[in-house]
Amino acid sequence: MSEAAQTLDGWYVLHDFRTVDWAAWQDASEAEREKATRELLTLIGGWEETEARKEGSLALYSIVGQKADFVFMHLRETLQELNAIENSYNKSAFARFTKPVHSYVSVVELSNYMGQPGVDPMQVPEIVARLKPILPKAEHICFYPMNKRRLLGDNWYMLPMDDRKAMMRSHGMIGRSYAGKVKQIISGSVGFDDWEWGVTLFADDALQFKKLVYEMRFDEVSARYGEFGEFYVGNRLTRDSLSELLKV
Ligand code: 76R
Repeated sequence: MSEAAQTLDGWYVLHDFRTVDWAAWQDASEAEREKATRELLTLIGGWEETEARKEGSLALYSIVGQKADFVFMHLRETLQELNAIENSYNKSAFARFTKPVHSYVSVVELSNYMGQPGVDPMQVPEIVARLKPILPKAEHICFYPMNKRRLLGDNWYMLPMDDRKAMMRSHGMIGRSYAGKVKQIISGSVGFDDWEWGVTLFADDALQFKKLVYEMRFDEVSARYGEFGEFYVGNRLTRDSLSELLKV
């Protein structure tokens, strides 16, 4: 058996995608819409307070295209908290006007491919901080799930550790050249959801997503072993832009 990569695992992640029933929203009375908006803003306020206490984090984006209207990306210490979040949303007056269209459950993950021998990663403050990240307030988000291939000829999981390390180094070098332009959160979802990882990227310039993902397609670890699911791309919602979006 090949040596399994060791992972460091941080906060649990829920990507919760919703779409708005605009006909119902427009048909509702002003008072119903106001109540629904108020309840949504109260929920968001509570999640922002959790983030301020550094007990979790929230990213709220509107999705471009027909796959969804919003994504709420929540990070928490436990799966129970994530479940409570989705249930409190589902019980809110605002949820009467939205439909769940997609979700993804994972846990923030760092693997040991790039680790320094003899260094306990949990003693490195930057690593610990990356496991429980406060999500950046970037203009754009890009989310997609991925697997590493398990075909007879190309099976990532049967490669010797040293070969995987070498490929991950090359992957990391490409990634690093986007420092300051794209921030990535890799979350592991083996045992939790339908793919092996969730990839969440944040950038102020959405074109950098395309450049980074495209460049990685030529790198062996993605070119040969990467399999990808549906991509979601979105724009950051603030309280103001959210209220604007909900105006009829
Ligand atoms: O954590 C680190 O910074 C160390 C280097 C590193 C690892 C171990 C790293 C760096 N990644 C790692 C692991 Mn990554 N990453 C992806 C994608 O679209 C594609 O082709 C792939 C999707 C992107 C865009 C991306 C970006 N990475 C992983 C893993 C786990 C692999 C495993 O365990 O087998 C996956 C699935 C994955 C996928 N990666 C970086 C980036 C970027 C931008 C970096 C540089 C980060 C930095 O230096 O700040």
